Amino acid sequence: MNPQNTKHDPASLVNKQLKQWVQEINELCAPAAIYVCDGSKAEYDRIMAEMAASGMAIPLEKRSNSFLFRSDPSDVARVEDRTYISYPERDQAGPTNNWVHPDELKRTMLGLYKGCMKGRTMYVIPFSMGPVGSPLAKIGVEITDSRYVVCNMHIMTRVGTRVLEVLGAEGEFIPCLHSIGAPLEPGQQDSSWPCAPIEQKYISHFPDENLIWSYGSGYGGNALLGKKCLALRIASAMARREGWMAEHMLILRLTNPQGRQFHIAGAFPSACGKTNLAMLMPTIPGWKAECLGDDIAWMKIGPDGRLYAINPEAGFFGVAPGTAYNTNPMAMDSIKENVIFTNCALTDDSDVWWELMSPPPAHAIDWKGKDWTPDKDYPAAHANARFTAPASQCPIISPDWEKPEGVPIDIFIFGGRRASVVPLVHEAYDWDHGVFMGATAASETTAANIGAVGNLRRDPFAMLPFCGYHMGDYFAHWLAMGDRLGDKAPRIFYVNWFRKTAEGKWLWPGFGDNSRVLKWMCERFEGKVQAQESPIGLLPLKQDLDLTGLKLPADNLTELLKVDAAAWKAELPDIEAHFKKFDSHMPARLSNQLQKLRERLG
Ligand code: SAT
Ligand code: MN
Repeated sequence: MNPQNTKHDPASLVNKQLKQWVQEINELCAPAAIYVCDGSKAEYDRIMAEMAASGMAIPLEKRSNSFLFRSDPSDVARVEDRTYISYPERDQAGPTNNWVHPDELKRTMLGLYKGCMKGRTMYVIPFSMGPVGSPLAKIGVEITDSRYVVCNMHIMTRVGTRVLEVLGAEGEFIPCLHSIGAPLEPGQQDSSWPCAPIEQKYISHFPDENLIWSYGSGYGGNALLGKKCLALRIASAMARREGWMAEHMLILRLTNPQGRQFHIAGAFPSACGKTNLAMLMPTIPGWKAECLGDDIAWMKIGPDGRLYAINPEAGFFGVAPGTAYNTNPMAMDSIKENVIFTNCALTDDSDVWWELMSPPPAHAIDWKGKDWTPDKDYPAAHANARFTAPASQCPIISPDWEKPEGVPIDIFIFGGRRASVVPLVHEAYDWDHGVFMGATAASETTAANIGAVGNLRRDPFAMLPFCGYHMGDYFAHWLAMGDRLGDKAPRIFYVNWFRKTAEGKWLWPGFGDNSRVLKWMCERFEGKVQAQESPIGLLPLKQDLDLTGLKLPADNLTELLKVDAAAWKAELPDIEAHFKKFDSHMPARLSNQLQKLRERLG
């Protein structure tokens, strides 16, 4: 090996535990070569060029340094059915997670991992979740046989030599083992998106050991293990042990015309507009928004007793379809260059396209690589097509987005996609009520996971697929954090941008106009406006929602703020059944909240 490149040699690793683990995985997976990533641009460019040469990456002439990938049609989203939270006892994983005993799961997976990297290079990716060296950051190392994963990790996390320096000889890291599960025999032609069949896919977490094993998928959260696997599932379990919070939340800063800053963190299920809200452009004059993160927040109580948040990620892995200049101009401006696109359509002039981005092109190549014209009765881009883009490219990224100590959170928002029942916004009476709102959050399902679209599912805190331990204990952890925060706890609100008329028309314009709702929250926080009590929480007085410049029919507003007691009463049995699942782990304080709601509804 060239002496300049010795840093890519696993022999150069100084962390003993890491060196040993790499050796073990090398013996198990039997790759053709091992390469330790340095995180440099040159490395990214070289690996991307290799993928372009093999035909896996399609360079886009219209966007500098950007590439399109098409996944296998069986590998297009997170596989929740194949995702495991593995503790010695089933009860530790709780009723909302798939569980297999660690011994059995490891036995099965070791069988799959045996020789699984034959003919491929094994990449060792040292990465930091959170600014390198931040007191809130954690170090992970992903071993993968996917070059696509290496390039995505370069964007989504902080990769490289600096991380190894912080790790030192004795430092601890979270081992994340990933294989696409497609060994290459000598002379065998590689496919453009190698992966294993669905019944061999496993996304496994061993929270007691801070260990992640993923096999068989190359897509998104199944394969970019820093994201949902580490920063949510493993981190949520660590956070409970260590007294902090790892949440599926965007982080944004709003500044009012007087220059006062408010920090907001919001939890919404995947593909419910989190990225749009994170990059919102306020339509109300004088208000400014900055983005700090669009998917995950790690939060710790600071020396002043307030809750401080960092975004552990370094990039956006955003849903492409629906993203457009009229809905999310800041996302569009973030993806002009240096982007990885997956499962978008390819236009004849070498650009990407997806549904609702702009008028459809006369002809394109769809995400399956087939000719597509607008008369087709199926979309050109997959509904879960994605862009991977550096967060630093967002024009409204906050100058403080990489502040090691994070930003103090004033407001929490929960929400989901509901065509009816849930009003535009309501505020919790107190912390316990807010935790109740989070615990009962529900949404109509989307294409972000493999499964039926449009069914109502309870998705507590938008963490249903991401909580690394018993959800009842997670509720208790939220209550305990509130007790510690006391009067410094963030205020809690619940929103629904997705309310429709009986005819199926949107009642609320959404997007930048959501700033009107955020403004009301900030004014509530400041104690500037009163609210109206209702059985489900505090609602805005009509005159306090700033609707200047918005032509919203008066009936819409009435409908948006209506609390239909009968419709809410009809939800109670479902909430009761939902709580019942958590059995003896269900905190009595939340059952009390349910009782109070029932009484208020009369
Ligand atoms: O595929 S990911 O899990 O990273 C995206 C999502 O579902 O939010
Ligand atoms: Mn997400």
